[in-house]
Amino acid sequence: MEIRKAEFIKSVYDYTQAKLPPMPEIALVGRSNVGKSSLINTLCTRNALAKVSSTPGKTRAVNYFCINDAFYLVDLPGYGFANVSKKEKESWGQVVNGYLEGSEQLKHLFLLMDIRREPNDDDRQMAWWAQHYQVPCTIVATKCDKIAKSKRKPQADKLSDQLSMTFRTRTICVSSLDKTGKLELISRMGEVLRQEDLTVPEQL
Ligand SMILES: Nc1nc2c(ncn2[C@@H]2O[C@H](COP(=O)(O)OP(=O)(O)OP(=O)(O)O)[C@@H](O)[C@H]2O)c(=O)[nH]1
Ligand SMILES: [Mg+2]
Repeated sequence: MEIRKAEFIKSVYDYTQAKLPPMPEIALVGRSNVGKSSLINTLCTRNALAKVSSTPGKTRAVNYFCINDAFYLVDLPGYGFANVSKKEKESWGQVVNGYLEGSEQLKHLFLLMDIRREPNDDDRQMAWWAQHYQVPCTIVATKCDKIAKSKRKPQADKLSDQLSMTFRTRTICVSSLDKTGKLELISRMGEVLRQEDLTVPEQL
């Protein structure tokens, strides 16, 4: 697959209000600052399609990008940023949990993890939700430019183990700085959209 066209469509706080023409959706989720927006720009070869911020937690909405007039990439709000009130945390949970539970077009989840960090409770909660709602998932280890090439694969495999996924997931290492993994991730999108990967999550 190639990404020939990418457009920002809309930003909503409640996905049920998006009211978009139905097309398959691939969602990206991960800790705040993990590099979700940068990755969208890298995949689409655009500098500022998605806003990259130096202040973590800026993207609190659900952002829809339409790719090749054929599917949506959905940038879900990041979790785990500091200085957040309990109320805000709950509202994040409602947005993300609600989307994973209810979106009829969601085909696949890219769960982003910084390759240098251990999964925390929020990451495990995400992995649990993905399994609970039977959303097939790929673990995307971000910012891999930060560690030596030889250490990337073992580190990414470790992340995957630490998330205790009960169904088989692929792990892909990416860097928005040097474009590592860009083609592999785009080809993964093609696969999941063609539904070649018929991984059926096991019931918990
Ligand atoms: N070294 C390195 N830095 C990166 C990479 N991707 C993103 N960053 C940096 O990480 C910071 C956060 O990037 P964003 O893309 O805004 O992260 P996000 O996950 O969208 O963050 P929120 O929307 O706030 O949740 C920025 O300062 C980026 O420049 C990468 O591949 N390598
Ligand atoms: Mg963002």
